[in-house]
Amino acid sequence: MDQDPLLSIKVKKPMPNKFKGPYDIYKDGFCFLPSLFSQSEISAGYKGLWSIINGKYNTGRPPENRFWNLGDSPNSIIKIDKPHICNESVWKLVTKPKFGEALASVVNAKMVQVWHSQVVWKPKSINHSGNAGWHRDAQYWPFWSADGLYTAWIALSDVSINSGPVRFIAGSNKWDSIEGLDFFDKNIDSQDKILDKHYKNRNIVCSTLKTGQVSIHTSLTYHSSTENKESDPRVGMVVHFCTDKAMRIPVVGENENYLDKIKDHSIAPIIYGDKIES
Ligand SMILES: O=C(O)CCC(=O)C(=O)O
Repeated sequence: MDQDPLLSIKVKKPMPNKFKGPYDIYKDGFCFLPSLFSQSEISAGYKGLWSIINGKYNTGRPPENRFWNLGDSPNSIIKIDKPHICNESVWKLVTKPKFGEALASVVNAKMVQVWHSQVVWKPKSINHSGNAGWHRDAQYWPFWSADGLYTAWIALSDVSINSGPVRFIAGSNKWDSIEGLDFFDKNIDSQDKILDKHYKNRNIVCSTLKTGQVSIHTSLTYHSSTENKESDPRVGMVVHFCTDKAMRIPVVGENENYLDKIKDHSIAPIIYGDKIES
């Protein structure tokens, strides 16, 4: 490994992209990878997420935030933040070296760090309960540059066209930001009207995946998902990662110190390369 004195990062050389497919992370804003996990890793991860949902944390650490609690509607989206710190199997899943290498290869990175994660567990929906509105991840991360920030979505269940797959708008990673769009807004029809005003012709690609497959999108790619019409839950382990190209942006207010957490590698593991905190 070489040492980059400017960044204080001990870096590996970037690898060529080994995962060329129909969609390109830079041109389209997203791409898909084949399964990188064994059946037993997937099944352990699935069980681990289910324990977390039920309030059991075998690492002894609670999640950063729960947007669903026991007793809430069984048809609502279950979103819990940083599940990877709560359960050993989930931790193993997101820190698997082969996964880190694949992410580095796709985004041409010398270093990959998991700085945040979520489980988005979507049971069979009632009406619009399973809708996650159009958004780009960067709109929630004022403390990060747009460059060097990505999300990997690991399918822990088969994701069919009827189970509410994540949908990406191809090329939207090049768009200016659009006001009025939000993950938590379930009224996707009204959001579509907002999008119509800006970009009438949209190429929407549904991320139908087999268990273990992974999608990756940039922090600027607009995406959403709609209801799960199937009886089995649609389960995504959402891994937000930064690379050596990411830059911290100073902010004031409640998020001022939020990113200090990435110095603690038991919260924000480095899964490719090796970063030395200066
Ligand atoms: O899983 C979903 O439906 C939405 C996930 C999402 O917003 C993301 O991966 O950034």
